Amino acid sequence: MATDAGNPIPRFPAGFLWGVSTSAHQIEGAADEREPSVWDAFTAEPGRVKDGSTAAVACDHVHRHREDVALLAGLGVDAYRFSLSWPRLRSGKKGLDFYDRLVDDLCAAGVRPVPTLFHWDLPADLDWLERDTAERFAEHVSLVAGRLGDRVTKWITLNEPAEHTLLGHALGVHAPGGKLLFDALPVAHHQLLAHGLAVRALRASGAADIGIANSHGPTWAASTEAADVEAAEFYDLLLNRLFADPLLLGRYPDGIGELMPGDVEADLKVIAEPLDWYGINYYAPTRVGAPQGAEIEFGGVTMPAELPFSVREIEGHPVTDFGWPVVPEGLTELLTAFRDRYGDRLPPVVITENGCSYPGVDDQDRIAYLDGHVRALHRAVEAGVDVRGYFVWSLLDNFEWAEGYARRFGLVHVDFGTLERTPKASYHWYRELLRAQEPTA
Ligand code: IFM
Repeated sequence: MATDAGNPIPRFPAGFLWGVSTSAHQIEGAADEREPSVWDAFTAEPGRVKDGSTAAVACDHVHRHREDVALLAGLGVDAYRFSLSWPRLRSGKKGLDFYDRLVDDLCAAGVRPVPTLFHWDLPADLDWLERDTAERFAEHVSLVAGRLGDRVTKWITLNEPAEHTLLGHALGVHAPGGKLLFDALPVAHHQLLAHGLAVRALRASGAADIGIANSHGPTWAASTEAADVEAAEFYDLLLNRLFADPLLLGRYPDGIGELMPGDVEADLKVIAEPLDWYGINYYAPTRVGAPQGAEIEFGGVTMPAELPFSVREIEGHPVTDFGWPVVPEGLTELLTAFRDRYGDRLPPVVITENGCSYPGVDDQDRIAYLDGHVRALHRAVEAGVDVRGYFVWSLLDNFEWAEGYARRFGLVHVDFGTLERTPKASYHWYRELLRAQEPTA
């Protein structure tokens, strides 16, 4: 892949937050030390995970977190985004003690803890189709903030509610395996409500630095024909507006509010609680055209023929091991489009995930991907977008949901037989980037 590696990466504004991200279910293991989540039941069903694996051990982070904090300190990141497992926190003192220690160790290592309060591992007895789950989440958040809020100052409510709705409840590819298509929309609404209630609970506990991590990417129409443009606009609504409009504008896109349950107008007031920053997870753009009347297999997901759009290949760009196109300029395009669409309703942006799956420890392809995306991010900053941070997905190779352990996103290689951690070439590359960004005297 062509890189710009000869030229130094431009400097980002002072105070820019550099970090890496993980999530609880993907790295923690120690499944027998917590309550079950929807993912435990899902992975136990044959055929759900491509390599037949589960996250019962994963990276065994619960028992090896000191080694992982040392890797973070060695990397020199300002911040570490991880998630708090609701099933672990419900399992009593041991769960809370683990996060207490992790947060203490991060602070002692000079790495700012940035927890996500929900990253898909819902307790097995709860269901996002039920409104009550949002209320239960808010109670849970109050308890957690009360315990960790003396050391945690930056919070993320939810991770990618769009993917959790689409993959987990509409298409049946992720837990809990619902194949409800558009009947899954209440799942989106209840997560948004949970977010708003969580923001209120965090504010009540004194938190002053709150965001959400939403996945977004440019949608490119497959052609200029009306049917393709219309299908692409609809896909864009699902990915880029269904969650962002209620959060930032306090309303659903036209025609969507009527499909949501409950007193939608009252809920929107909660959902639109002001945020301190808006997190964006960016991986790639999507090319979309009119439906093709047949099931489509794309990026590991089977899309049913009934969908009013079809996802198409993006040609002319390299692809990652996952088959996702590598399009750094898509990040600049996305950020400037968000700025133009939401104007002063868009708070400062943080890139809460960006990364790629490639095998190997000498991962030059990952370096090229990250190098390209950091430069593309800088171009967005130069274009006037207020971006305050960037987090690489991910610190460690980990359990990549329905793909199992086959897709490796880590800066650190994990041998899933011995659990040995080996920093990859990209870990050293990122460390050098962070050093070069340090303020000069
Ligand atoms: O591993 C996931 C993560 O859990 C959510 N965002 C995308 C990543 C890569 O697929």
